[in-house]
Amino acid sequence: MSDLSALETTDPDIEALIRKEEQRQLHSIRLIASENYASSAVMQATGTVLTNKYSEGYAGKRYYEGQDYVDQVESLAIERAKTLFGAEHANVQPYSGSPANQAVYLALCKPGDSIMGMSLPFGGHLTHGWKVNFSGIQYKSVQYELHPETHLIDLDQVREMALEHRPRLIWTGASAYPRTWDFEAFASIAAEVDAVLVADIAHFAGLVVGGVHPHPFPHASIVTTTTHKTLRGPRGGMILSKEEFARDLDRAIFPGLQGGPHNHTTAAIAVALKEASTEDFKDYARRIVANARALADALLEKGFSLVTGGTDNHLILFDATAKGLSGKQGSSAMHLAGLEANSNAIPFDPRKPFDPSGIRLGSASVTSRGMNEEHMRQVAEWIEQSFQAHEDPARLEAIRQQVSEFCSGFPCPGIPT
Ligand code: DSN
Repeated sequence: MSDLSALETTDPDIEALIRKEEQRQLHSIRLIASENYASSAVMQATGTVLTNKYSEGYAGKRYYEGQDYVDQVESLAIERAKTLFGAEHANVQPYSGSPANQAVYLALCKPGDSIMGMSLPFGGHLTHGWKVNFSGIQYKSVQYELHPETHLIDLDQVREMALEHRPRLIWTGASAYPRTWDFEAFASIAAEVDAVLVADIAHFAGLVVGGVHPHPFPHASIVTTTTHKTLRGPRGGMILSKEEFARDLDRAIFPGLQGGPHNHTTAAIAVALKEASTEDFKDYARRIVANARALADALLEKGFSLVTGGTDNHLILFDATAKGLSGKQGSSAMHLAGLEANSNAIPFDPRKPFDPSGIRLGSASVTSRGMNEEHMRQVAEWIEQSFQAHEDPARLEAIRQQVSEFCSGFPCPGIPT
């Protein structure tokens, strides 16, 4: 258990809720594809005196005094990010992925410019031009979808749309696409229409640095990412880029969009980047993909219908309606059985966004706990059982107890036992 003694004295209500969440994370199988377990070292860095300091500006050019150590922390994070990702420039100040992406627009586009990204119901992110997001409201957004039969990226469609609309920037990367990205092919389309290629690798940044997903550089000019998904750091964001975009991107983050950087997060990002540069991390990245494939194979054997028929990364998307439940019904049943996932649209989904047809799974958290491919068969078994028991609370509770007992054998990074 984490040391929450001061909190227990000051605010037992919040302490009790955090303690319950800690137990929930210990005793459930967390399959939400964007979540993970940050290490104790990352967690410690986030809870430090760095939270007390304001540091508007960049190292060596701050607006307030007292930056002796903060400058060093941020410079270390930047150097580690550049080395790890092979980037010419890094900005580690974005509060998270959405502000990082917003900064890319601010640096490159004027309101009304054409931009292009994958449509949200097909797996793209809100900030890649979806209509209710600032990116779809302020810019003329053109959204590519997926091939109607294979549900893979249709590069012919992407190229045709790019030629017709000549976007200022083209986004690659997604939140619910179970395959890898061909950045080279996108770069050639971007070059044809004189667009800037941007890769949002938030979901698979850990796989990129682990060497099990194609690298966006040198094909993309700008790369954005969150730091807490497969990369396994604190909640935060980063922008990596070629030198020619450095000044505009830095100015877009500060003073364009943000004030003081969250120095405690910057320190924790630096720690996570150090962890991500180890051989252990490469092994973890390889095991994430192996576990996702094992889980996908086990689900396929049980008759689940997987979008694209499988996975190449950390993520699986399946059509719950093929098993007789909506996405929400399925994810609710799984939740009661101790298996956390989220309902998700599938390509060409006829259902509404709040109760779509699909469920998205991810293998990063279970991999961080040390579960392996054999354990993924058991997870698939419980997913199937929870679907079958969706109207039987007692059976779901019995599964939940088995799941909880099983989880006791797998320590969680960041949660002392
Ligand atoms: N909310 C994240 C996800 O779950 O994929 C994207 O920002």
